[in-house]
Amino acid sequence: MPDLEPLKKEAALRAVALVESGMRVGLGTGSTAKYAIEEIGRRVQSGALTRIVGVATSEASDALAREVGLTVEPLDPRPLDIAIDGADEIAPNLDLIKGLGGALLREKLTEMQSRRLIIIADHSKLVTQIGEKAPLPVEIVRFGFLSTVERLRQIVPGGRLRQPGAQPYVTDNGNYIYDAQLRPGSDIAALERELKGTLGVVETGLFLGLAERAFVASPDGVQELT
Ligand code: ABF
Repeated sequence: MPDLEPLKKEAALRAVALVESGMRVGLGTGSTAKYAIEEIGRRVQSGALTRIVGVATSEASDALAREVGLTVEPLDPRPLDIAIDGADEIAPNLDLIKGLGGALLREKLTEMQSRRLIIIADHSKLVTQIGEKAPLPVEIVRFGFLSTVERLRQIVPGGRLRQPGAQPYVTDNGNYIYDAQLRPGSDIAALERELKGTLGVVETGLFLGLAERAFVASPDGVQELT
C-alpha cells in the first residue's frame, strides 16, 4: 500500500488554495484536515494570509489551530466563508459519511453554517454507494443510552455502541456513539430523517448535499470531484 500521507497533504493544499485573507474558516478534524490546518498556519505565519479566523470542529482541531498560531473563535451565528474537512465515505454525488472520529455534531453544526464545504481525503474513502465501507456514527445522549440503543437497533440492526477503549468512546460533547451498519443502496435521506426523529439521538454522520467539492488523493494524483 503506497504511503498516502503525501497525497493527503496535496489534497489539503488544493483546498487551502481556496482560502483568502479575511476569511472565517471552518477547521476540520482528522489526519487529512490536520494538513490543511498546518498549511493555513504556515500561510498566516508567512503573511501570505492575513485576518484569518478559524472555527474548530473538535477540541483536537482547536488545539492544533492554536498550536500553529491561528486565531480561533467559537461558532457564532455569522456564516463561515469556507470549511475544510475530511470524510469517512465519499459518494459520487458527494454525499458523505463523516464523524467516525467522533466530531460529527460539531462538524455538522459548523459546516452547515459555511458557504463552502471542501472535503479532502485519500481515495480509500471513495464509495459507489453510502454504506459500503464505513459504519455510520450516530451520536446519542448518555442518559438512558441503553434504551436509545434498543430504539436504534430497530432501525439499523447490526450496529453496536462504541465501547470503553474505543477512540473516541465519549464525544467532545460528553455523548456516546452508536456505529450503525447501513445497507448500501438504502434510502439514506429517509434514514437520516428517521434517525434524527429517534428519541435520544443527537446527530448522525450523514452529510447529504452539503459538500461543494472534494479533493481526493490517489497514487495517480489528486482528483477534484464536484
Ligand atoms: C473528520 O475526520 C471526520 O468527519 C472523519 O471521521 C475523519 C476522517 O479522518 P481522516 O482524514 O484521518 O481519515 O473529517
